[in-house]
Amino acid sequence: MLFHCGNFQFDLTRPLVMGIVNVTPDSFFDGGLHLQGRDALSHAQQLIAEGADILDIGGESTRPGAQPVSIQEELDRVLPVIEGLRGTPVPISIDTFKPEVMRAAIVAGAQMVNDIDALQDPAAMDAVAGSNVAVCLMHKQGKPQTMQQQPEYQNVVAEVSAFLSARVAATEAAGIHRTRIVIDPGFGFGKTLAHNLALLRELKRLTELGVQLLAGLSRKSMLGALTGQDAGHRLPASIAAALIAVQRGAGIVRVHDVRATVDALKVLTAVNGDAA
Ligand code: 9MG
Repeated sequence: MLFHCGNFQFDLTRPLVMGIVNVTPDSFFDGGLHLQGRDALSHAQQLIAEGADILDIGGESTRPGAQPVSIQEELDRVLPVIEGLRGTPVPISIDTFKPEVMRAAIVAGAQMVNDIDALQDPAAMDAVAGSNVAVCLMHKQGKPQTMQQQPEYQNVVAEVSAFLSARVAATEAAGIHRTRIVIDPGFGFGKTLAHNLALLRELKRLTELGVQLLAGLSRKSMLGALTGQDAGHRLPASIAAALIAVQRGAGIVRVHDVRATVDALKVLTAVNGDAA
């Protein structure tokens, strides 16, 4: 299946690794470490050298309980990094739900929008539809500030799938071709451990929607709940989760640890042939 990401095209004969670049003081794993624009830029370049296929640049933390930032603050954080990466050999994704930030990031060179609100804001839909960039439509229940307080579903897999199916339809109706669309169940976004495990177990069902599938499990608290490890010690669990996600249909994994994930996926791809 082809994936069009701005000027880039991927045939997805092997899984892609999206490296996370947080330009935020309060991200749950590398919070503070990459806050300064220059540090974020060199971190991004390091992730490219480690084999990242896409970089996801974010200026506002969406971790449970995170505090919102203004449009201007978010722009001040991400634009210098995106501009500094202009001309790099991998596409840049902007991790934002704000239409103003999407537009400015696309002008600055972003080739993909990673929207945890799945383009439900009509202005966000317009920002993407008026460009050639790819979009990741993510599911979440509630808002980052309160989403982990009491997540509830009758059937989490069916409900997430129905939501994503409706968002794919709305996105296609806005003129965005399905080769530009990625879906994501949003692990940890308004989900208990049992919900996250059910989604990972049955991830394959989301491939029935016929678009690319992204999984973001890296260092997340569900892995802490399973292993008892804090975020700094969740690399083995993150690798296991990425491999499981790819074996169950994810074409893209969003990760902090690019080199380790790339190596692990090389082994999987070699065993599976081109059908990982
Ligand atoms: C921004 N962000 C944090 N976690 C994420 C995930 O799992 N998927 C996507 N698309 N974005 C995420």
